[in-house]
Amino acid sequence: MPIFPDTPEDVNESQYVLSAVKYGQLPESFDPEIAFVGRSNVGKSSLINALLGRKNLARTSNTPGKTQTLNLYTCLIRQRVGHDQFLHGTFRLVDLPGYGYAKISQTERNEWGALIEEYLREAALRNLWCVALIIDGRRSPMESDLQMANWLGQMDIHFIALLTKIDKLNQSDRAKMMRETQGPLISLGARTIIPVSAVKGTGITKVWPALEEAGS
Ligand SMILES: Nc1nc2c(ncn2[C@@H]2O[C@H](COP(=O)(O)OP(=O)(O)OP(=O)(O)O)[C@@H](O)[C@H]2O)c(=O)[nH]1
Ligand SMILES: [Mg+2]
Repeated sequence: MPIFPDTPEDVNESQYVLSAVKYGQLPESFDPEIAFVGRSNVGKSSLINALLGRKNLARTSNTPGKTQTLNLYTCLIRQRVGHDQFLHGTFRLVDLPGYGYAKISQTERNEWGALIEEYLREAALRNLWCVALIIDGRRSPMESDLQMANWLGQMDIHFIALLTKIDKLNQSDRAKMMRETQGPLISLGARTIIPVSAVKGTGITKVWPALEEAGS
């Protein structure tokens, strides 16, 4: 059983490894990996930073389509388990290129699609622990989100759904969003659904335990 952090504070060190435009550029993986997929601009990179307790490790942008590559990060965990006892472990985070961005050429879109698809097809080889499917919490899941959820389910890849940017919603709209999205996403195979905000930190502490559980 791999060791994952309980909170961002357990992440002792995190580092950018490389960006890949083709699957073949990825180094072999011996550590467990957690991959982040979602539409362009939903907040994947921001969420990675929030989960690692870093400000600018993963590059974020107002311009959709910023992460055009697969970006790999490596993380060291140092988790206190007793007075002066610690658990140590390493894992990787994979920031996949955002899908569903209209203003790119068909060629580019095919390349990104192929990269996402090939990465996920090699899930077992890559030691993929689970996937975090990131969905914009301000609106209902788009067709492409449901397609991705469906595909993950069919490939038997364990995943959780994270509804981002919920700081933009009031309490009653949050509850409504959860009611509307829970059914469809759970029926497609999502282990759990967590509303989060990378800006306010809402829900972040729930994400690590959910990711750990999802892969087991
Ligand atoms: N209000 C709010 N804004 C957010 C949140 N997370 C991200 N953003 C903003 O959304 C925009 C996109 O964030 P990114 O993290 O770059 O999104 P991404 O999914 O990595 O985007 P691509 O790399 O283009 O696919 C930025 O302007 C962020 O500041 C959030 O929880 N709340
Ligand atoms: Mg990004």
